[in-house]
Amino acid sequence: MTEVRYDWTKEEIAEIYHTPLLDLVYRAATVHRENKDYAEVQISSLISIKTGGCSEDCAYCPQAARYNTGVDVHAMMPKDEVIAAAEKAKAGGASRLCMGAAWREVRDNRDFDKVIDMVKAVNSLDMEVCCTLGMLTESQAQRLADAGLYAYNHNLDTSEEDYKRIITTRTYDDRLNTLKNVRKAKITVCSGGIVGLGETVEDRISMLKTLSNLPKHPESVPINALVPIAGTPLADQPRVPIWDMVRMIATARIIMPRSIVRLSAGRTEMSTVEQAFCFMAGASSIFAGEKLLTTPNPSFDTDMAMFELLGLTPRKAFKNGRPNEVKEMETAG
Ligand code: SAM
Ligand code: DTB
Ligand code: SF4
Repeated sequence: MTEVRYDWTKEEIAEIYHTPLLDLVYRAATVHRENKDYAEVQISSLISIKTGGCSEDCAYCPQAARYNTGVDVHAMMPKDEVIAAAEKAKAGGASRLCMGAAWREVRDNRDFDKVIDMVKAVNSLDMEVCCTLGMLTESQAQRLADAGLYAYNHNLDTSEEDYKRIITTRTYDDRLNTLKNVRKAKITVCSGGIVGLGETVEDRISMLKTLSNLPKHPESVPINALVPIAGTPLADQPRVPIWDMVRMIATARIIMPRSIVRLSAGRTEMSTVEQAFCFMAGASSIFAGEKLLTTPNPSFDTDMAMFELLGLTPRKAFKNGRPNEVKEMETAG
């Protein structure tokens, strides 16, 4: 197994990122095989439990209230609908369910009580439960942990230097502080970013440095391709070249060898061959099910056909232990 390092420099990461493509993929595939079951891919499914009307100004987001994106605003989804969606996802092969809310931060109110109930209910279906609800305090993170939350998603999205161009209503430090609160509560961390926001390659490298220099690497690192949304400031961004996704995934795999690297948003625009390249480069997870939060995604059936074709197997839930007993990164598979 590869030694896990937390002191990667920008120069080292840039050197990896700029390696000739086939050498880069070969190296990433080698690291992948040395550290993980390379044919095993986690299937995670998303549900938007509270949609739209968000007060933040994230320039990519269909759910920000200030942009006219045509997203229907929905109040909190009832628990029985969440359970039905979770059961459907489980039947489709998902071992993880991620519940997303278009909130700036969690507030200690009735809606949070409802989320806590949902976490307990999904946990009892024997699925890994994840939430992405915006900023969290230490005590809110602890409440989620006590309810059995397995993972918390909170993306850095871009570099610290580029952050103000994308979001002005919160800071990079706010983001890092929530990640700290999640860690303190012993919930696993899911944090990554978006490619195609108009960021420079240096921004991508800087974001990867921040992620790989955290006291522990995030257990999951989602790499999203921007889904350009009409009405947002980034509506006219060109589609991300597939090779940029491959380079990001491969570099993340090499510098965070034991983490799950997720080929996240943007798969509807990718062919099976392009996705196969991403798996070769070390991707070990996808979001599956017809919808991400508000935008389309390949169906479970389409993905199952791809798994069959490529010889991939879905990762089982709790491979590294139950919530609160997750094996240390150094030994995790
Ligand atoms: N409101 C919470 C937050 O911002 O943390 C949780 C939900 S938010 C929609 C979760 C993540 O979805 C964002 O951090 C961003 O990385 C991703 N995302 C949102 N819109 C996207 C888009 N158009 N394309 C790609 N990724 C997107
Ligand atoms: C992540 O990294 N990507 C997901 C999940 N974590 C929450 C969200 C992608 C959202 C894409 C736009 C939408 O469907 O609204
Ligand atoms: Fe709100 Fe999250 Fe969208 Fe930003 S990314 S506008 S915080 S839902």
